[in-house]
Amino acid sequence: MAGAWPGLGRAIVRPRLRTTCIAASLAVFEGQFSGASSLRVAIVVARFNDLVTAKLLSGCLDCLSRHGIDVSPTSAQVDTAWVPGSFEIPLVAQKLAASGRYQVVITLGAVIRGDTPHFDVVVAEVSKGVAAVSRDTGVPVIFGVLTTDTMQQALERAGIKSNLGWSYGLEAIEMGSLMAALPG
Ligand code: INI
Repeated sequence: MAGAWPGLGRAIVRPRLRTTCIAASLAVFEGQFSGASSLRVAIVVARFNDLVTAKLLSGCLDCLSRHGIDVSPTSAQVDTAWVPGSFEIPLVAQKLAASGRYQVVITLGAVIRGDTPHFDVVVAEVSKGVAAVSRDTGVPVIFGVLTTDTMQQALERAGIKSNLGWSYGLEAIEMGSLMAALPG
């Protein structure tokens, strides 16, 4: 199919990300994954289901570290705040985002469906809350809250098959870089 849509294929599979001015009136803005060594990152992580969230955190820190960010305990670049559960994530993310200290906030949680509607309440609040924090503060907030039917599904996404924490770290680097590249 790549032959049928050569232009589309080139647009999707790019050798590297860049900001390019194609014509006087058309700019393309994209985040970069290099040069992240000065990015300041806040991570908000829920203790609820910490069997899962601790794994997400470890995958996330591994990604940040491999992209040149100091994640050591004495790091001045990465701060981590633990909250009781995913429901509390937006409030703390809001405070950190509004502090002006961070270019990006990452939220990590795991909401696993039980026998009651509680799952839906927590998922609705954390998802809407995180989106609102991002819009209200102008600081990108990565939504790293797993929502699954079972613990098995959550664990598969936190290291058994892949670790989405790593992806959330990458998305944070991309968004931090993209926001810095945008005008205004
Ligand atoms: N918090 C989670 O992060 N994941 C869950 O699966 C969950 N469930 O299922 O109840 C959960 N509940 C706690 C909630 O986030 C708050 O911490 C609690 O209600 C106190 O406000």
